[in-house]
Amino acid sequence: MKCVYLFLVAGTLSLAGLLSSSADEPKGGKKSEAKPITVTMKSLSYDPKKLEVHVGDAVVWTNKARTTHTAISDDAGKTFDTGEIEPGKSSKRVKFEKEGEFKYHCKVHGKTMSGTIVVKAAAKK
Ligand SMILES: [Cu+2]
Repeated sequence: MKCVYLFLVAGTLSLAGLLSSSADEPKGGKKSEAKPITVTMKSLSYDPKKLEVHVGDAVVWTNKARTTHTAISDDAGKTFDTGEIEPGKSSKRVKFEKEGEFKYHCKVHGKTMSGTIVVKAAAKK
């Protein structure tokens, strides 16, 4: 007599495993550019008055005073010129690509309101 084979059909539990795909996706995607460094404009001064950054860094000037200010490089704006920044506003990003010491002042208030950006070699990674 032949043996009867019982085929036990075992329901395969397809475990739709919790795909814990260690979500490494960057939020918001894209390598965000480095955050700009802020110089605050006060009534007649810049804070910090002397700012040290590295090549490739960007700086923005934020006007926390009650009057309009600007930040223009002492070389007649060849290096940068933020243009007028109204109270409560910020300048566009000014990126520094060269090492050096860049003095600047306020077009409205002249050299009484002045500052310096010191640009150092790019930071080592
Ligand atoms: Cu000013």
